[in-house]
Amino acid sequence: MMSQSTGMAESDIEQTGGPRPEPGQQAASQPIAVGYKSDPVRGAVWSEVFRSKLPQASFRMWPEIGAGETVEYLIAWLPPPELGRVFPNLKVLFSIGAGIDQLNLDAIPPHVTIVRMLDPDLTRGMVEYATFGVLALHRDIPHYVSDQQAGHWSYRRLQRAAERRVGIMGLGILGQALAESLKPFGFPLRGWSASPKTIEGMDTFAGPEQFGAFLAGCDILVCLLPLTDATRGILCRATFERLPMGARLLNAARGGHLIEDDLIAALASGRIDCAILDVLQSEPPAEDHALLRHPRVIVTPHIASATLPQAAAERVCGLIERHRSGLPMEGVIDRRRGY
Ligand code: NDP
Ligand code: OXD
Repeated sequence: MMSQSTGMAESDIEQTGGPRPEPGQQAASQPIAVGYKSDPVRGAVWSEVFRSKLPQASFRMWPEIGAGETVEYLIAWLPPPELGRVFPNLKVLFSIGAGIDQLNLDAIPPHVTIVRMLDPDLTRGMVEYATFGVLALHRDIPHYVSDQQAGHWSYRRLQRAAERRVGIMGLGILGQALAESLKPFGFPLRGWSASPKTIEGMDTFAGPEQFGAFLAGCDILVCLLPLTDATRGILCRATFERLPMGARLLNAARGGHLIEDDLIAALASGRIDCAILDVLQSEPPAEDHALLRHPRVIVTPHIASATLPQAAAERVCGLIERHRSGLPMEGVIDRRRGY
C-alpha cells in the first residue's frame, strides 16, 4: 500500500530498533563510525558530505576501515562476504543502489537492518529513461535507427497513443512515477504488482493469478520489478506468448528478469516486435552478444538511472540521525519478500 503523502510503500517505513534517547537527549551528538565500501572517487564526495552534515561521524573508506567492531553503519554496493565477522556490531547496511539483489541476504546477520537507496533524483532519472523508452517503442524508433544504419528511408504507419496499451510490471516507487509521467500522452495504462492497488487512471492487476489477464492487454510491456526468487526469469517465452502478437518490451530493471534466448526467439517469430534493454544478464556483455547486434533492439549500458553521490550521502546522513534518535527510516527492505 502506498502512503498518500510520500508515495512510499508502507513496508519501506519501519521501526528499526535503533537506540532510543531519553527525552531531550541528543543521541546524534555521540561519536559514530561509518564504513564505506564502494567506488573511492565517489567516496570522496561522500566523505565531504559526512564531514559537513554529520561531523561527529568517523567516515572510513574500505579497506582503511580501522577497528571493525566499532563500525555501526556500512554503506556499500557489495559488503565484504563475511560481514558479521568483519563488522560484529553493525546495525545498518545502506545499499548504494535502489535494488538490493546484489546482496546475499543469507550472509547478512539477521539483526542488521538493510536499507535501499530512495532518492528523488534516482526516481527522476528512471522516469526520464522509461518515458523515453515507451515513446521510442511507440514511435517505432528501434526500426528507424536500424533503417538509418542500413541507409533506408521508409515510413511506418503512425499509431495513436490511445491505441497503444502500456503495461508496467512493478507498481512501486519507480513504476508509479512512470505511470504518472505517461498519463498526459493518453496511453491506456495498466499495471501489475504483488499486492492489489488502486491507482487513478490505470487498470491494476495483482499476483500470479492475474498475470495472464494483465499481459493480454500490453502492447508495450515495461519491467520495473525488483529481482527476487519470484521474478527471476519472468520475461520468458511463456510470458511473451501471453502478450498480443508484435508487443514491444522495455526492461530497465535487472538483466536477471530476462531469458535472453527467449527474447531472441520471440523477436525472430514476431511475437515481440522490438525492445529496449538497459540491463543484461552479464554486464558488460560480450562484444558479440546477439542482443547488442540485433537490428530491432536498442541496448543501453545500465544507465536508466544512477545514485548521485552528493544527494545519496545527504540522505544517508539524515537516515543515520533518524536511526540514532530511534525514528523509523525510509527504504528498509523486507527480507522475507527480498525487496
Ligand atoms: P519498489 O520496491 O518500490 O517496487 C517494486 C514493485 O514490484 C512493487 O509494486 C511490488 O509489488 C512489485 N513486485 C515485487 N515482486 C513482485 C512479484 N513477485 N509479482 C508482482 N509484483 C511484484 O521498487 P522500485 O520501484 O524502487 O525499483 C524497482 C527496481 O528497479 C529495483 O529493484 C531495481 O532493480 C531497478 N532499478 C534499475 C535501475 C537502472 O538504472 N536500470 C535504477 C534503479 C532501480 P507490491 O507493491 O505489492 O510490493
Ligand atoms: C540501482 C541501479 O538499483 O542503479 O540503483 O540499478
